[in-house]
Amino acid sequence: MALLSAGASGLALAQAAHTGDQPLPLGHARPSAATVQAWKDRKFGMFIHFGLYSVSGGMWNGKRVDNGYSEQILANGNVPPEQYAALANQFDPVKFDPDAIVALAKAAGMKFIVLTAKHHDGFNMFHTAQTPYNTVDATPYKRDVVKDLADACARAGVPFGVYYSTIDWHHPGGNHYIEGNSNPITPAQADFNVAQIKELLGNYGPIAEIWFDMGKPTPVQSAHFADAVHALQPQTMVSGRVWNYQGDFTVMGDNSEPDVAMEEPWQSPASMFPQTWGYRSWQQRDDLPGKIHENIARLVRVVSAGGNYILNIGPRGDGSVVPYEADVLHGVGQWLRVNGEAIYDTRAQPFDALDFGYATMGKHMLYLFIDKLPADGVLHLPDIVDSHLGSGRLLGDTSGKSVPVSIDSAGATMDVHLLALAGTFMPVIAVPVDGVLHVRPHAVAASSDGQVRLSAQHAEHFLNYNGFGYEDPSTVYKLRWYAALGDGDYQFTIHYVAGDKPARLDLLVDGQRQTVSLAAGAGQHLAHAVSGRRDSNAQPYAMQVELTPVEPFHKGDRLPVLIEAVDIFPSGKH
Ligand code: H79
Repeated sequence: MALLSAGASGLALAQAAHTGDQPLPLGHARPSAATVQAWKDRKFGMFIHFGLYSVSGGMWNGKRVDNGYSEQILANGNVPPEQYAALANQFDPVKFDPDAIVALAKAAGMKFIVLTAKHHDGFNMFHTAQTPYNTVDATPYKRDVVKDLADACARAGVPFGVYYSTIDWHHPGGNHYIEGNSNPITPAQADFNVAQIKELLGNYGPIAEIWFDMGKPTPVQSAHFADAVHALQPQTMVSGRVWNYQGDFTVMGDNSEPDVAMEEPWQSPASMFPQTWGYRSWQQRDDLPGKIHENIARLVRVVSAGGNYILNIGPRGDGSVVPYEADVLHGVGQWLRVNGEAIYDTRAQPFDALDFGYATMGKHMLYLFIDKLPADGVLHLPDIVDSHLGSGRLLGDTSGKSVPVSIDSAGATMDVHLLALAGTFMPVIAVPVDGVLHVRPHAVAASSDGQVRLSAQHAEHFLNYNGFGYEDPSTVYKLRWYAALGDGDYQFTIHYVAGDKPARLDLLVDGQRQTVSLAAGAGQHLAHAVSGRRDSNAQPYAMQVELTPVEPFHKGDRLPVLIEAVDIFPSGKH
């Protein structure tokens, strides 16, 4: 039986009940470190949901279908399949202008584009040989939409990707809507999918990413899909929604952001309105400035957490872009023209949280995004130590004004009230960093007898996402704490809830790894003690304690028991 992993308030960490689900190792041909880094550095891209559903625009028989995303109107509206398929006769998007869409993405500051090649409805926006149910063979338009956009992207030097749902409501033999879109994939359908993957990866030039989505393939099927991609294009980044930990990047839930630190490359997919991705003719589209600000804020939050933000447009059935959506993109682009250096090619903020907003790290620059200016106009950067910061200046301000940063034992502060912040949404202050920026971790203090209790609920949790389908909860692969302890030898007592079988995990103290064997005990609260040594050369500001699966780590491996706490006692010489 799979055992419970550590719990933390606000996090859904229940362990999946399925068995025999050890993650499979990843295939050998994978994107290089340089490809992954380039993918991460792009930060902001365009998602396009375009298909037969764009023609219906969220209406069926003159009625609004409002019980789900409009790109899934076939299922939500109980539309007879042959009536839905007949939309192909009306699909003639003469206003679809690939070069203009690429130009719009560029104006928005977007660095890549991903188009729906096939959504759950099974209609293909490319000339597939697997079925005539595609834009070339089944519509008056007769064009390969994927090819037209891929070519436009290639002309403009914009990385291009495809969205591909492994679900197919049109597939012969039937693969109907299943609650939560958690469709098992039949062997015949998996073969069909692999044949289409080969077409998409073989016929459209370099594919920067393939956005598998939904369905509930088996671990072997997921590995098969990812391997089919990499066999043709090892540098294509496979989305985590190929499931079973086979992706090259993790995908958060629709319109979701992570609430824990991420080590994997990851992406947050967002739609203009949470109710739909495909065009919805009756969508209320008001408060344009608010929508622009919402998307700048989401971009900043995602990038400051180290992620990649992909924002969707849903063109109309005639191929035209909804003017409101174009306006939103232009608004974000305007902000990025001033502040882009704080977004592209940056790293996640080194702080747990900032009370005034967010931060990113550039090469020799710390960028501060002011979401809520404190009343006294003073920004606090807690826990910065031993660092050299220059004067901060407001991006886009040509006056040459700058303000100094002062550092004391509580961290850094900067009085910014003299900068011209008024009237700007999410202004950014750039602070030069001379050398390395050191941020002291939040350490648990020792009690008067020199002991430290590290409780699981106060640990930093690291999670596996994109396991066995969309509904599969994330699992814990690592807990991390810091303890305010000096050099010396210590005893570490691990308190855990034992499972049916003995378990092994690794304890790391300031990076020194040792494997710990934990006894079985069917639900009992047990403890196990080992020794370890503080190494302040490796971790100058506090002892770092981590629990992880044993090496070698496979993506998706989890902590095998529920950890309750680690107690640390001084032992030996101090
Ligand atoms: O292509 C778009 C969706 O059609 C597809 N993923 C994005 C990129 C998708 N298919 N199924 N799902 C997503 C399942 C998602 C279900 C939920 Fe929700 C999203 C549950 C909660 C948020 C939609 C909104 C359904 C309920 C509320």
